[in-house]
Amino acid sequence: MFRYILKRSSPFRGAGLILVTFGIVLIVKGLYYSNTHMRSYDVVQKNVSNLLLGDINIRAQTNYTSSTTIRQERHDPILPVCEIDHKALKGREQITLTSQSLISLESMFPESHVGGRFQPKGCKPKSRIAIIIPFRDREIHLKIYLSNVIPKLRRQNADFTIYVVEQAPGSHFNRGMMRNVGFVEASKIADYDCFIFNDVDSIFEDDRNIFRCGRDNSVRHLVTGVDVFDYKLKYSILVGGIIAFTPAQFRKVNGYSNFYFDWGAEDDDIYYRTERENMVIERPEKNSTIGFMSTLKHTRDPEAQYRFNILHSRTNETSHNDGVNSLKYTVKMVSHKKLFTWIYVSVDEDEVLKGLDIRIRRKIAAYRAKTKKT
Ligand code: UDH
Ligand code: MN
Repeated sequence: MFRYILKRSSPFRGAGLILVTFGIVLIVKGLYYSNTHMRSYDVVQKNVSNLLLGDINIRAQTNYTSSTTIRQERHDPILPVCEIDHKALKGREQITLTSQSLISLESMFPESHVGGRFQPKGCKPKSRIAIIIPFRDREIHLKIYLSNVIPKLRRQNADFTIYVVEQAPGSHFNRGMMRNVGFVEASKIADYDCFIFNDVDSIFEDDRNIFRCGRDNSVRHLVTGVDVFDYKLKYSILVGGIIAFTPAQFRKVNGYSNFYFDWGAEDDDIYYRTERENMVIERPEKNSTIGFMSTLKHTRDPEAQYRFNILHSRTNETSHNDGVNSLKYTVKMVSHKKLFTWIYVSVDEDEVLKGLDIRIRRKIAAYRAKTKKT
């Protein structure tokens, strides 16, 4: 009897097996895409950050347009406003320096939503924050950043999404420009009311340092002391590390200058922009550890001397024509990952520098000829 059934059903068995295999393939594929949320699927292995290659098999979008990004949902307006539970905060903590794989980090924070959004539960956040990280070739720092910063911001009951803006090879690194790109691209994804620009190697130590923006003309620099400077600021107008702008404030100063390739001066430049627009820099309470920040070690890029030529040539007028409103870049890829949205951009450095005074361009060319480093 049994043998008879087997014999009778063998063609069906074959079909069943194919169906089961097909089902498993679909489930596995579904799990994979729910994790990374890419929209088109041509595999590109060339010119892609190790950051993604190291952990997953990266799939790239070829013809990227902003409409292919995922727009985030708004909150239910009936919910009560979120408050910070100050008793849940831990105060100043030592930074953990262990770097874990992205996959293990993802499993540490299962509550994150697509694109690296974290939302408080059961309440409506007062603010919706985009954290913008300019990035190139600092994978280990990023992993250390995520493992230290996410738990602190969760305790602050913040609604935040992390954006990693990576500059593709082929041009010198431009930190100000990556910050501008983060601002523009994140704004296409959701209506953020606070942008916090955070270097990947700059980790706030004390969770009482609330990630929020200032009001009106108050730009918030979230740092009062840096570990390597004896927990002081190197100079009083320094606004590097972590700084918060509302979209209105950032547009008013026209964001960062796009002209600072190589190391330095973009922070001083934006400080002068805020000053020219009569804005003030607000910091956490001075006589406490609240504004203390740890930095991660790395070899330092050489300081480009010509940066002062750019800095000193800036006026109200040049700044109004150089910044978010003159930004030129190409988005090569966007990946809505589990812990962050990754934006991969290329920059045509020569094209950007055409906006700069010819005398300064000659100085830059002379510097490049001398250092011959790309
Ligand atoms: N960055 C990269 N890759 C690079 C260079 C810079 O990801 O190759 C990003 C990263 O987020 C980093 C930030 O840009 O943390 C700042 O660059 P850095 O860490 O090399 O610079 P540094 O530690 O601090 O010296 C930079 C502050 C600039 C202060 C200028 C004040 N005049
Ligand atoms: Mn650094």
